[in-house]
Amino acid sequence: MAYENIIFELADGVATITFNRPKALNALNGQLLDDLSAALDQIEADENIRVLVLTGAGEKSFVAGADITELATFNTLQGKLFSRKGQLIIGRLQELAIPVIAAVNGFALGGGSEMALACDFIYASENAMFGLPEITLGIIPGFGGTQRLPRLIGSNRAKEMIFTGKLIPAAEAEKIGMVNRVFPQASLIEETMKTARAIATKGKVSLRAAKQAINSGLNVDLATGCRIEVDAFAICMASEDGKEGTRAFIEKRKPAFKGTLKG
Ligand code: CO8
Repeated sequence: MAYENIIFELADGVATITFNRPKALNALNGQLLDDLSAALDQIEADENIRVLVLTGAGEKSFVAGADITELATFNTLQGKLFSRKGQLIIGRLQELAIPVIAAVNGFALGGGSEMALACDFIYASENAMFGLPEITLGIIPGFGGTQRLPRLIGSNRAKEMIFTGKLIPAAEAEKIGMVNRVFPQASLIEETMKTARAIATKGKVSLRAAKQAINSGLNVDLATGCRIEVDAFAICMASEDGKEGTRAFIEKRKPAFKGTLKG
């Protein structure tokens, strides 16, 4: 399927979506969000896709936020609809059955940071810059940033970032736990793909179960979270992948997971 503002690629069970408006530093306009939504439909319909990687075109930017030229034209209702649309699509990344990795190759600002925060984890290039600078525009983060950032790095650090609108470099984002690993820009995609391909060899049912148990467990108390884990564990035990994994260990061979959610 051809898209206007993103590039969609698939290799070795890993789908890559590249935000592709480099002249506007890959800012998120309505069309890009529509493309992303359609690409997520495509991914959900394809059993063979096991991991999703998000990155930005060019060497300067992952996503420099919502498209400010478009935002400036919105009235209250249009602003509300745009925020809702972005939240729905970004929420779908978090809910996606497969793991999603953000490979942040430059600016991840405003909606760009919020997009990365909805991914399962973030790898970044050394030149990457993170920030929620909306306050400098007289607005606040509208794609989940006030909610996901404090959950990830703590409310005190999130408030400092959101109240000042200051950008932080990749090394600092790594130090405060926003980013998992930092690489030279030239090796970011290669290193991200190494991890993505390693994850893609694992069972799809167990990956989904682990992702859902972690995500759901973060919003409840420990006892409830452990009950969520029990149910997720039981689903894995009943799956073809669960049977294959344990059988392969006993037979001293590598497991051949089917990569299907049907088992
Ligand atoms: N929207 C539209 N165009 C952009 C954006 C953007 N967010 N960011 C950069 N551009 C454009 C610039 O206008 C410029 O275009 P042109 O060449 O036509 O003048 C081109 O990209 C290159 O940018 P710069 O010349 O500014 O490049 P610099 O290297 O000098 O600066 C920066 C890079 C620091 C990234 C700078 O461009 C910047 O500050 N950009 C804006 C970042 C920002 O404030 N992002 C947050 C936007 S608000 C948001 O994301 C809210 C999300 C929730 C929305 C809820 C909906 C209601």
